[in-house]
Amino acid sequence: TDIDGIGADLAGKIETLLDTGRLPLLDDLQRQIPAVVFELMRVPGLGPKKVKALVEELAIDSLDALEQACRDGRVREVKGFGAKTEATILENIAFAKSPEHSRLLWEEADTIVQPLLAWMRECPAVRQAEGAGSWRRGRETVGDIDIVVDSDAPIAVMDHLLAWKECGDVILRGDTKTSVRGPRGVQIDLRVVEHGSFGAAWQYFTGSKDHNVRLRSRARDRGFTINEYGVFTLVPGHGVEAKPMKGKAVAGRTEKDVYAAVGLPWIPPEIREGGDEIARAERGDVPKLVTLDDIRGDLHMHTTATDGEATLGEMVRASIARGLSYIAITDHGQRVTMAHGLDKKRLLKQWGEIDRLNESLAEDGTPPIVVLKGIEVDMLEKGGLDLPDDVLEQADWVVASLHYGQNQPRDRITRRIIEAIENPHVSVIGHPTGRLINRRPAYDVDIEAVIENAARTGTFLEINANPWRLDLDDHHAAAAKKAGVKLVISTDAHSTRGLDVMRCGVLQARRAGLEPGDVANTRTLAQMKKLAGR
Ligand code: DGT
Ligand code: CA
Ligand code: CA
Ligand code: ZN
Repeated sequence: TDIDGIGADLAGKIETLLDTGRLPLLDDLQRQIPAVVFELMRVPGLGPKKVKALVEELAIDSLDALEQACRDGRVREVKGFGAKTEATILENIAFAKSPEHSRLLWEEADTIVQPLLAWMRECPAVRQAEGAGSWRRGRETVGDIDIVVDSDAPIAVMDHLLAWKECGDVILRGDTKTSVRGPRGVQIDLRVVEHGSFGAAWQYFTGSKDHNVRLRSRARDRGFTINEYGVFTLVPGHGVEAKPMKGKAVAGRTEKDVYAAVGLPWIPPEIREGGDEIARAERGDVPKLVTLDDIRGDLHMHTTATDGEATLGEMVRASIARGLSYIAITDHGQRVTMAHGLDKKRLLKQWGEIDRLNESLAEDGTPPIVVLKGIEVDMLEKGGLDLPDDVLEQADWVVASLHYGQNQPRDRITRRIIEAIENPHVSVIGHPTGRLINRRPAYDVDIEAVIENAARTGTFLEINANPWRLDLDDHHAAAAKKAGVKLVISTDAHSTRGLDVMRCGVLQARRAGLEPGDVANTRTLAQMKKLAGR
């Protein structure tokens, strides 16, 4: 009970849970609520109220039953639903069911990959163990996990994987290759290769497939063949039917050697997607991608004033601990009633606290961090923002986001966002497409028009680092860069731990080919403010 936010009641529950492993209150609630409720709540747009109505009125007992009820036109008859809602539910069920949307988020995969690699590196037979595949390329989602090990003793290495405490069923076992089920049922593919092939194998299993195909065809043009064991000279075969034979190995120990053998500099994994990366590398134009170390500020976060879990002071201390030199506190505006959004009075009170905090931080000379007075305003369904200009003009930083009316038609959504872009007080558009990976598609928006108008007005666009969001995505962020728009990578943290997702946003930025100069929050505060025109 000494911990902030834990009272006698919660402490009692924790004690019961620790003593008995169960919580009677939870058991009670679970008995009262049918399991199907949770299944239905996974459908985007279906909250507890709507699900309750569906279960009670239509006796829906499965996702399939709900799908059928939509097709039969029964859902529209329920009070509070209509034909439009019914059609949206049907679309969203299809979205929730698609295998495309059942892959692990990158961050979920990462929490498996890190301990897995640490475990493999404990094996005495392992010279080097590295992650490959989509995880290494930093994709938004990961289908299966690929790891590559350098060792002369493949059997011992594969046995070591099977001895991992998280290791489940064995799917396949060969001489140098093993596939098993790991946590959350994810497949883990292990490849063991000899020292001289490690770089080639790591490159090959990192992919992407498209990138490898292009690299192989480039190798052929230069008289080489390239595979997971190395780069080899091609020995022309004899006769019309004969295939070229593999000759001498020219590279394989490191990735750098592999690329060098085909006349290329090393290419960062995040851009190995089979786009123009090989052509660019050939011209010596490999981007110096932004890194987590380049990030100086975090310009989107919440506190207990709205729906955050940590207080202003806690967020500031946690930001200092993470080495940030400036942050913006951006709680929700009043439209977000669910999160107890701030009206003018409460916002000005928070800004007063921030002023006092900055003063106390500066008391002993240079402050460790500067806290900007920010707000995340909502773009209203009817247009406009949820706080007036005379308030916003006093802010240091304004994020404008669209949380409501996401089903509006394309032209209305686009108009709402452009209107926010045109407001001179708005610094950045937050999570510009509104998608939630695996859970909810983006709202229908003309993103080209958004980018164009952001470029025209000097408004920033966000790459939201939350692993469920990650929008703008890599393609859109690259388009924004091309149009001259600066991006801001922000955590949108709702807790102190939420600040740690910055690396996910940086990965997305890297996939977009962004360099430090393309990202506003790599600047010092003074430079960033200048860039923002504030
Ligand atoms: P995922 O697992 O669906 O998230 O995506 P990846 O990229 O991890 O794909 P995965 O696990 O099937 O294969 C890992 C890498 O191995 C892939 O990125 C490239 C390489 N690879 C796999 N199959 C082939 C292939 O048929 N040809 C070539 N060139 N490379 C392949
Ligand atoms: Ca994979
Ligand atoms: Ca794989
Ligand atoms: Zn937010």
